Amino acid sequence: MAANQTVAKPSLKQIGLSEDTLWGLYYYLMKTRLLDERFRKMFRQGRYAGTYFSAVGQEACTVGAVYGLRDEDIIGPSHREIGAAVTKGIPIKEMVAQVFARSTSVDKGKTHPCHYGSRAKGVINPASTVAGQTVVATGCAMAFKIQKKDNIAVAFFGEGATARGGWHEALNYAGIHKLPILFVCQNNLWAESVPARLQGAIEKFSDRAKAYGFPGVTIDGNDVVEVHKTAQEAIKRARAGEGPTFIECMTYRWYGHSEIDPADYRSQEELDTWKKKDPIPRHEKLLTDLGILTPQKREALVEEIDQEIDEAVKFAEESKYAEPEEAYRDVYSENFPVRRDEY
Ligand SMILES: Cc1ncc(C[n+]2csc(CCOP(=O)(O)OP(=O)(O)O)c2C)c(N)n1
Ligand SMILES: [Mg+2]
Repeated sequence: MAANQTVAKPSLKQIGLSEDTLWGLYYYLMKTRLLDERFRKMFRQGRYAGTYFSAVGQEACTVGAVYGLRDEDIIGPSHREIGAAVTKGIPIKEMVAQVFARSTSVDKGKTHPCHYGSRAKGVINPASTVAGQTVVATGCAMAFKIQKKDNIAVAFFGEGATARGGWHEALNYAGIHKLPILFVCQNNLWAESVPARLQGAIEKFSDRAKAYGFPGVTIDGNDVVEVHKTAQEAIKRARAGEGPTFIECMTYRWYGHSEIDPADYRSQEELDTWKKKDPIPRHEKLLTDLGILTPQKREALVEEIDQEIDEAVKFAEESKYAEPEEAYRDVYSENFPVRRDEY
């Protein structure tokens, strides 16, 4: 390109999103990344037990899909959806208390790190069973339909989860009943050490949607604008009673399956290629070109988020562990079964 040739800058109109939305997406991308990296560091410092499932590199998939949902909408995250929990509005201090297994966490230390949930914010506590939340989120979508509400559900899972039986049952059921639900797959090419090619003999996992009678798309999961716009379209369809959509987001996790996995089953070349597609600098370039982001604004945002994380860590570390009897509480619901005529 000639030196004097200028590249046309994008306009908000071309992008099709408002300045507020583009900034909001950036805010949650940064919040997710900074919290995730802090959790990794704190695991190495021995400040909590178990392990940690980083989603660094995958943030655009969850942030883009969840941004703009209502509190009354329900999301069903799995273990690698920190960005979904942050964007749906779970307070950071509750999330740190969950990872630290303290009594101030919603599960009071009963479950594994990264199982963030919140009744107030409409986040189903994940189960450890891969694809389990797909089934529960489908049930929530059925409840919305019975209640004649225009709320929707979003189920998150990895490409590995699409090989499980319950996952297929959920999609089949959602298709038959035209439920208001989005199935969002974070295809990060690996399920622990198992490559995607051993999870399905198909090129695109979104093709699985055809079998259940609703649309499926495969998109660039590291482009937060594309993810958000695709999700918004699907949400509009779901709220209008037009049924589910399957969105497969192509992405990559930078670190191991969890912090105890050296990830030596994949090549350095593959990792380097994906690191170049980091969703955050990509969105920063767009915001800078639009005049929305400056280095000073970035610095102020990082400082604000770091401070919120510091306060959350202090809160969690000062919180007690639950008493042993807590293990017996909140295990079975006293309101079960709910009778159909009570709706
Ligand atoms: C039924 C079941 N089998 C195995 C596991 C162990 N496990 C936890 S996560 C995971 C990999 C899931 O891969 P994928 O769905 O692609 O999600 P990702 O970890 O890549 O985000 C496995 C095998 C489990 N929790 N539940
Ligand atoms: Mg995977």
